[in-house]
Amino acid sequence: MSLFQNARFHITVNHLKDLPDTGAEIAFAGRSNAGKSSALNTMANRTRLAFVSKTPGRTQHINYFDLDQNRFLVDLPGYGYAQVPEAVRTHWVALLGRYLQTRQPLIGLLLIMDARHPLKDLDWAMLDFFRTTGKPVHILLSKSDKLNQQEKQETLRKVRAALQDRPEISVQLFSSLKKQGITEVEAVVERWFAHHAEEQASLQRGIEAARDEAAEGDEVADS
Ligand SMILES: Nc1nc2c(ncn2[C@@H]2O[C@H](COP(=O)(O)OP(=O)(O)O)[C@@H](O)[C@H]2O)c(=O)[nH]1
Ligand SMILES: [Mg+2]
Repeated sequence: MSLFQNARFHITVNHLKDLPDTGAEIAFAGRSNAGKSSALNTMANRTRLAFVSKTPGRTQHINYFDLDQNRFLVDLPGYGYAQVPEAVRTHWVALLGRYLQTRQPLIGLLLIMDARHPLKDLDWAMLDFFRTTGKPVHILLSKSDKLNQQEKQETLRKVRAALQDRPEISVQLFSSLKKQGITEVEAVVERWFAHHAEEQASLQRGIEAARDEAAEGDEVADS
């Protein structure tokens, strides 16, 4: 069974100060209506886990889903929906930007873009926001069922070409409707979590080695 099938709703957050303690988290970002919640549902193999909005722009909070005690998926507010009141928009742009740039447990970003309209201005803004962190981004070109075989390959080629100077960003096609691309994105997410776990373990070994060395130093000084 895949890791994601354990996903359970954890908490909804509307202010950065309320973010929960997590070991590691991976966030889903994208324009509103890009297919973000559907992608989360599809990966978790559950309908309505992340509420699939019929009215875009309504999910303006940060929703946490836990995979186990340490690993979390985060559904971020969608951006780019014009009908949202200015005050609300200002609030979530600030929330989103600060979350992406400062959230320490965040280990990678899944950016969902409608395969028919990839790399819009706000998507570039997201990528630029996140670039300073040095953390990896994986792009899902969603609703790929809307494209024919040739259009799919052409879109993939164009997006990869546009991002060729950004080696931390990878790209794939994805369809929630046809359940295509699931294995590929899960492999990426599992690799990110595994890499993070290794880093933590190596950090822990470093701390223990330093502690042992200090203790030995004390013994020598005592004798
Ligand atoms: N054809 C197709 N439609 C999709 C797919 N994923 C999402 N949608 C539709 O796109 C709309 C927005 O999806 P949603 O997941 O709520 O987008 P979000 O706002 O980014 O969370 C809904 O009407 C979905 O049914 C897909 O893979 N294929
Ligand atoms: Mg949504």
